[in-house]
Parts: sequence; structure tokens; C-alpha cells
Amino acid sequence: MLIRHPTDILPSEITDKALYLSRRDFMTAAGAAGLVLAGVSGPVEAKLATVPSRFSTADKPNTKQEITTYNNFYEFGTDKGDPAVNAGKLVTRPWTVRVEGEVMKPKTFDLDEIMKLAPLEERIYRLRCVEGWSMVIPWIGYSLSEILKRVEPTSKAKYVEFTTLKRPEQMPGQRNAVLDWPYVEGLRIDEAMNPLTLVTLGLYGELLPNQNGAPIRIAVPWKYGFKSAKSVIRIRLVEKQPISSWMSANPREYGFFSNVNPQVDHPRWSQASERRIGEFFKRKTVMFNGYGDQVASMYAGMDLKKYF
Ligand SMILES: Nc1nc2c(c(=O)[nH]1)N[C@H]1C(S)=C(S)[C@@H](COP(=O)(O)O)O[C@H]1N2
Ligand SMILES: [Mo]
Repeated sequence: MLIRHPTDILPSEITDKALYLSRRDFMTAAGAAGLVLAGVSGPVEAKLATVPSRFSTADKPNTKQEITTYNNFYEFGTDKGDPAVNAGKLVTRPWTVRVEGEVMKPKTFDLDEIMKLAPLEERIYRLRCVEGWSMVIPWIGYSLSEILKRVEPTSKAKYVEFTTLKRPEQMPGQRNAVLDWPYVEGLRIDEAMNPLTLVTLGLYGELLPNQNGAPIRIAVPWKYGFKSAKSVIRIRLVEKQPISSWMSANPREYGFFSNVNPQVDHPRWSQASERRIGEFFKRKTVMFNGYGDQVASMYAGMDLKKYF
């Protein structure tokens, strides 16, 4: 389906209307805004205006079908198909993200403000799951540093902690104690400020589907997928290394850094190769998931077997 979109429409204009108005009102509003919508009898699809990114991989993206039906999002169940079935109940508006801790200007950002804080880029990133599969996903977002610099981190801000929503009424997987809810992840401050670390707001030209972490998730492409927390409500800058949900569940198997590293095996399986979803043959896993040029210097002199 071909959908034309003028680049001068703010994403917020599209998303606000797409989410708050009925389909008929939205069609009228979209028409007034100069949006051309294809498939009048089908569901409304509003494309977000994005610019391409110099960080995109040339690897062929997985299909939208693959990306939205093969998910890890334990808040909605532990099977790969569970999030697509169960995440529809999650209410993602209104939504705020509290950014606090070791900062001069703590702030609660409304999602609408986050949508227009910086130009939206399309970034085609590889995602390598610790389980041994990988995907290529055309995300939409901008560098997390755009948000962090606005709250002015203090010199004590050595790490950044991300917390996912805890709302068992809408997240049925949280009734099971597979993890200690809410889901918590963390990065070192230089990792969080690295331009590759993405505040992710959409994929394939549209707002994030709930199963992929709507309305806002993180994407850290050189680390195993679990470092990229979904449906984030709080970002806290802290002095001490956060204890992530996976570290507290199994510290022997999941370390804080979790950089993709084909030379450091998981205690129960090899990490030397991976299966790209949709492919039959395995491919070799690449150090830092292929992002070494941009990130290796952050780990110079570190023993990556010890700091796994
Ligand atoms: N809150 C939360 N975030 C999460 C997870 C989760 O279970 N809960 N799973 C992680 C894992 S293991 C992976 S591989 C990626 C998968 O992201 P995707 O489903 O959008 O491909 O999300 C990560 N973020
Ligand atoms: Mo994962």
C-alpha cells in the first residue's frame, strides 16, 4: 500500500489525532493536515515523518509480521506468541516518563513532548537475543542523550536505570513470578549517552505496537535484547550500578554489561552463532553485534569475560 506523507507534519499532530479521534474524525483531520491515506475501507495507517539515519544497517529488515508476532515481553506471557495476543489490553495514553535521580533538573515528560523533542529518525538496527536468534528492525526514534542532556546529569550520575510499567490488570504475565516486577534494566552513563542508544517510539513507519514496548522503549543494538527495556515509565540516573531484573533472577547467567560477544558463552549454550528469524542456516555472531566501530572504545582494557 502506498501512502504519501508531507514531511512538514509534526509526528505529534499525527499521533495525537490518530489516538484521540474516531476513525471518521481522524480521516477528516488527516485530510485537512494534507495527509494522504490509502485504503479507505481498511484500517487507518498514519506514517510518522522520519529522516534516515547514518546508523542504519544495510541488512535486510525482517517483515513487520515477524517483528510483531515473535516477541519477548514477559509482562504478557513467556511464549513468543503471547505478547501479540495479550498486549492489546495495555493502555498507552496518557503516558509519562519520569526522569530523575542525580540530575539538576528532574522532570516528568509527557509522551506528546517526547514525540517532538528531537527529529524522528528511522534506524534499522540488528537485535540479537541472548537466546540465540536475531532480527533486523526498522525502529523510529532518536538518541537517548537528547532526553538525558535536558535534565542535566550531575557528576554523580554514573549509571542509568530504566523501569517498565507495573500494571498487572493490563499485563497478565505480571501475575506470574517469573521475574521480580517491575522489569528493571540499566546502562553505564557513557553507554546511555552513546548516540546508538535509541529512545524508540515506532517501527516500520508507525507508532510502536504494544507487543514491541509501546509507547516508549529503549534499543541498545550492541547488547543482548533484554537490555532494551520496553514500556518505560522511569529513567533514573544513579551513582551505583543498578541490579537488573535478569541479574537478580540469575546472576550467574546474566551480567550487567551483556554485550553481544561470540567468545563468551552463556553458561548453558554457545553464543558463537545465531539464527536470523526467517532464515534457515545459522550465521556467525559478530562482536558487539557488528557495532564495534562505535562502541568498542568504551570497553578498552576491560576483561569482557569477567564483566559479561
Ligand atoms: N519490560 C520488558 N522489556 C523487555 C523484555 C521483557 O520481557 N520485558 N524482553 C527483552 C528481550 S529478552 C528482548 S530479545 C527484546 C525483544 O524486543 P522485541 O519483541 O521488540 O523484538 O525486548 C526486551 N525488553
Ligand atoms: Mo532476548
